[in-house]
Amino acid sequence: MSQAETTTEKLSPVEGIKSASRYLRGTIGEELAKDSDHFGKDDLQLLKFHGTYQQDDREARGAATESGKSEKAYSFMVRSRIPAGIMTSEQLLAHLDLCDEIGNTTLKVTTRQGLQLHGILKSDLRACIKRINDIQLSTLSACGDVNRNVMACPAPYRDNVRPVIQKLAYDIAMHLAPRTKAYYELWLEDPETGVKTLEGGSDEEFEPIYGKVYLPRKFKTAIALADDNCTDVYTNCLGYIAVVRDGQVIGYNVVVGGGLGVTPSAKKTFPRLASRMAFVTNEQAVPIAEAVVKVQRDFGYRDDRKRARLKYLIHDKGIEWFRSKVEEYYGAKLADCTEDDVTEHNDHIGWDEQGDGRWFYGFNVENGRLYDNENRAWKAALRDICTELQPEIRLTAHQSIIFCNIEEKDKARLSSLIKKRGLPLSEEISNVRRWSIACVALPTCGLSITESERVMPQVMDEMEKVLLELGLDKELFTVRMTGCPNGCARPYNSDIGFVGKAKGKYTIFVGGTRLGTRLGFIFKDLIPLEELVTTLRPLFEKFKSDRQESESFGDFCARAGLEQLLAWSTPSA
Ligand code: SRM
Ligand code: SF4
Repeated sequence: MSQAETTTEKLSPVEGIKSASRYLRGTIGEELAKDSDHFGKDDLQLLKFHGTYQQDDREARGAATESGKSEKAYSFMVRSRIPAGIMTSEQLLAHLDLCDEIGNTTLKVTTRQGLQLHGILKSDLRACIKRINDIQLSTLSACGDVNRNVMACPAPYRDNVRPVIQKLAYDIAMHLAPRTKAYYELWLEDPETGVKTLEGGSDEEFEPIYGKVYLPRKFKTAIALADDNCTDVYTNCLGYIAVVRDGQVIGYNVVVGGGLGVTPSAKKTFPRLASRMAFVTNEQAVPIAEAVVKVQRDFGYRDDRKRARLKYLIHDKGIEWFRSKVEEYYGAKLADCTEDDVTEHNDHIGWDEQGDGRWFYGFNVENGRLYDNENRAWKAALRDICTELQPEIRLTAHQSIIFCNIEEKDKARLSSLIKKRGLPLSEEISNVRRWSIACVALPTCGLSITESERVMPQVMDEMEKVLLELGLDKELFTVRMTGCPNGCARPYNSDIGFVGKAKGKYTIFVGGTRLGTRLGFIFKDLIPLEELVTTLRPLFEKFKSDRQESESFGDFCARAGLEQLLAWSTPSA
């Protein structure tokens, strides 16, 4: 029995809901049978473990009240869990069908290599989740207080490295997946006939890793390579950096305790990059994931959800204490990390050879949002490509898509299918736009304070102009925007971060790095959307004139420091 099941400390209300839920059932089944358009408060917490969030279109709130039907226009976000972002053309086509048939006609590629549907009505929820399972994907543990989608570099190089780390992502995802049968009962059994479409777990109800209260909070895992940190490994609760010798993965340097969410008014919360813990062999990689999860399960804070992420436990107790606990749970001492650390970040955009005579193409999807309108038809292009060329699909942590296994003879055809739908080829996109991402925010995200993905294209238009004018358009740096401080597009370790703080206003962070190994700092706060680029312009000008050779924008800002940056940005009298 875990500490959380026996403790007498005051627990946060969500702990009580999980504990009484009978392994994530709550009253979800009863509520699904009702004719209402939404669920009650307690079930909302449990639904997350099943991969769905109840939301309401915040722009439709007024209209819904006027119609007198319900206070809010309720619908559901459904997130598919896709380890290492690896999927088939068929699976992507099925998601496009779902968003057109029962969603809001758009699909989002997420910052953790997942896919999100929005606007699913409660009456369609069971069918939606069942259809995702029918194509051999799952929504179980895409959200909730469990290990979420495991990220890994998705590049389809046919070497002895990428397939190994991608398989590890899958193995960890499977090993840490909840075992409860609730998921199968609720979403995959036919409610009319009681016929099970898929048997899940053993007959005995048991969560060997999580116990009945699961983890104190969400838990995130990613795998990277030293020469390719495209998964931003240091922002995860648990990260693996592959150690490669003579072209073979001999093990991993494990890092723990990263996380970005912050509540600016609560000093006890902060973004944190993971600490390097120990080296593990290939055989130890999965058991160590289990040990890390169990230490967080038993020692993570359950009284205050704001401090319940693993990063706070490690911050408070120290990495040595944490490592010794992991060793205790694992049952043996671990070796120290090797010197290997991340040195590059490849976004895998554009054409590259796989190493088996075929090619892959990284297709830059602006902020991960797939939609069709009269000018740009992302969904139509994907339908054409997936139907005609049937490439294997991979999703990147920068909200984009890789088409794999393209024969030399099909390269031109792929490009023409993209152009035909009014979309830019990746090689036609400016560097600054290519290296930018933005979170969902309005209108679906219940936590958003400002716009994000809907305004980022205009911010990029402006930034492109300024950078071109200054001759800085070839520079490589990351710009990330979020509609609130939760950090879903990882704005705190990018070169530039725009974080929604008040209506129409953002905090500007600078000084992070494209490599993801340094947190930025606040340059200016409460800057209106229309002034974001003009506020940064003096820094770009100084960067041009005063930078050291091959210094990046983030490094330049970090070297200059806040005081100097502020002095440069204030016009002299
Ligand atoms: Fe996130 C909550 C969207 C990646 C930190 N995130 C949310 C919710 C579910 C809002 C809510 O709780 O009601 C958002 C759903 C909005 C919507 O309408 O779809 C949401 N997060 C997203 C996605 C879709 C952003 C995107 O545009 O791609 C990403 C989904 C990834 C996936 O497929 O699993 C997403 N979220 C992240 C990341 C980045 C990452 O993990 O690499 C972070 C920062 C890293 C971290 O976890 O610390 C992140 N999301 C949060 C937090 C802050 C957690 C914290 O420790 O304080 C919240 C709020 C919360 O958990 O209370 C949150
Ligand atoms: Fe919503 Fe905030 Fe996450 Fe953006 S950062 S998706 S606004 S929770």
